[in-house]
Amino acid sequence: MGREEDVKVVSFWASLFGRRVEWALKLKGVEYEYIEEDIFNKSSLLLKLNPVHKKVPVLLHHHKPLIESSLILEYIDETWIHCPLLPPQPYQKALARFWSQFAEEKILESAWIAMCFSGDEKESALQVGRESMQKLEDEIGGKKFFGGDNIGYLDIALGWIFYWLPVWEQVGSFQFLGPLKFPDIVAWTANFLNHPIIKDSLPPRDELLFYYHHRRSQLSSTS
Ligand SMILES: N[C@@H](CCC(=O)N[C@@H](CS)C(=O)NCC(=O)O)C(=O)O
Repeated sequence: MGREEDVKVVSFWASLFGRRVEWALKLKGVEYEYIEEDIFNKSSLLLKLNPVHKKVPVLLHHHKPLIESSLILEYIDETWIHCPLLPPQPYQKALARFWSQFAEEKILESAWIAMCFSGDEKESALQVGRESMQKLEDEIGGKKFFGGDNIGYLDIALGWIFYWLPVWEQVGSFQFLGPLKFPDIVAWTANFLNHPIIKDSLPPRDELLFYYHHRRSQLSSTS
């Protein structure tokens, strides 16, 4: 897949949403130019490309911008149809989208609250996060990936769980995951991390730790 496709990704090195887009492009072998954005001092490029939310990632395909990582994943899958990410059957497709949205609303949000805050807010986030993780554990049910033998849309959407979540757990001194409680999810995280394309496309863990420690103290001093 050559450069004639003119694909650019505007993102921020620590963004788990941005990595989704990069993983999908890499898994499909689509070459792209990466443009790093400073989300704390937003460029005129970002403001022009995403005036609605002013967030990364943005995918630029032939100069046309697209935002929202889950929609970008679908666009990538429909544009470069080899190595499909979403299952072909409408029902399975709908389920993949459902679980992706569920994990975003219930686990990602709870993990962020558990990392940044304390007291009752943290405790109820921990409860929601753990209950929701159990639902994912039931859903994967011993498969190598949520997509079966290969990484698919849902794996990419949930990919932050194997790398960002342990960092957030360390920064916020909490635990969602655990090999005894969620053995299938923990096995999945290892499969994901061992995938050659994924493991070569991750931010350095120590920098991620440093970054989220900093974010946590910034947020707690403003709340
Ligand atoms: N729902 C969006 C979330 C994107 C998002 O939150 N991006 C963060 C970086 S991880 C951002 O750009 N933050 C800048 C801001 O909130 O001003 C997606 O899936 O693409």
